[in-house]
Amino acid sequence: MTPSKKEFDKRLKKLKKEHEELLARKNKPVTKNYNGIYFRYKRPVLTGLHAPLEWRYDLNYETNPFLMQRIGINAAFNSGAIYLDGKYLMAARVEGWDRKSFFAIAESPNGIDNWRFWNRPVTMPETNEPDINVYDIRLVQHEDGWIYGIFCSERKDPSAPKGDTSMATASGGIARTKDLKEWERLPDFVSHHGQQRNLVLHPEFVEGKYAFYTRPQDGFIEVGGGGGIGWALVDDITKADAPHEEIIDEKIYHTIKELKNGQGPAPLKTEKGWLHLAHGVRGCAAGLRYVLYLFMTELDDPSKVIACPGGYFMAPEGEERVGDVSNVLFSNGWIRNENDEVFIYYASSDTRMHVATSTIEQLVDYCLNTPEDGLRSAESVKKINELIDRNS
Ligand code: M1P
Repeated sequence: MTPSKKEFDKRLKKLKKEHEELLARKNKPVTKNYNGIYFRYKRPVLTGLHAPLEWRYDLNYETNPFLMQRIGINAAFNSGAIYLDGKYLMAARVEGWDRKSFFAIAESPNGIDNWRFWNRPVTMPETNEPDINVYDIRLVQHEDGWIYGIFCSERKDPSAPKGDTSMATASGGIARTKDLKEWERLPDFVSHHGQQRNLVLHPEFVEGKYAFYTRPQDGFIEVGGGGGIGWALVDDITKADAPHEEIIDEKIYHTIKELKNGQGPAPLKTEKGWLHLAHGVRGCAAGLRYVLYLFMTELDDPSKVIACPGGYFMAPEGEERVGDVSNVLFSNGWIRNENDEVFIYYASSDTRMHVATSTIEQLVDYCLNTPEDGLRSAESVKKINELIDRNS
């Protein structure tokens, strides 16, 4: 039987109350087993359920007496982040029930909790070749005065044989804005070294040019003979063409980045060098395992690695391990505030967003004093013994 208007109103009131409770819920750092490097937080900070009710429900009794969800949000993950006018902002990868991703800005007063989406998702202009799917945006406040959104634009591979409905291509999409509301789309990044699913803009000019962290890959999923974090200089960002890509952080056998790796958000500038967050991928019987790692590059030459702590910085833990694509941590956004506190926004298993907090001082200390990967078991044991000797 069709619900009465009274029943509809009652349910709507409950829906609004539950939604508000979710949005207003406080989050707390997990202090048990603190590693001295960063705090994880008890709860995810942003999920598909954070999406405003207006995006999902027709709230009119006349047209939706059952108060059915008309549009579904499957997940909110892989978010770019920026600190603007004292506000903590994320540009989330929001994925609908229809599998399409889009970007939506969420705002928090403290970077930890009370994340609320702005009223409408981002309307991202398209190029002459419309994107089929857009995701994993990096927000970069560049010294040229623009805020750039650098993201993956996925399209069906025109060379796919008839009947192949999965072959795709990945290109680096580029857009810019002053306010995260109105966006100007620029032509996609032109790579001469294969597909680009993991493009990131450096925040400063280098040798008077725009500098990009790239990831040349042979196919849509496999990096193949390509891969590693690349470095490319571009004269004009309004027609970004990169004839040269130099690998500055390669994938390495039997490490956390054996299969592939990619720069996370744009690096943070510190007195001791540029601080980088990246993801590394290895294969195992359970499939691919994505973890996060840090490294540093030289201040005057961001393409020169000066510190590479061995192993992972963060790996999936507890409920983070499970989701649409399990065993994945991915980060494309972090914020440093005026107190040099760092808010690391990371997604777990392509499903939800979390935060971890630290400071520039701690992260630089971690990078400069964590032993490098010795690449052999015997070297790992040697390092533990050296530490025991220092502790004796
Ligand atoms: O599913 C895990 C991740 O896979 C891709 O990352 P990469 O190109 O490094 O393999 C992206 O689709 C990313 O969004 C996703 O989180």
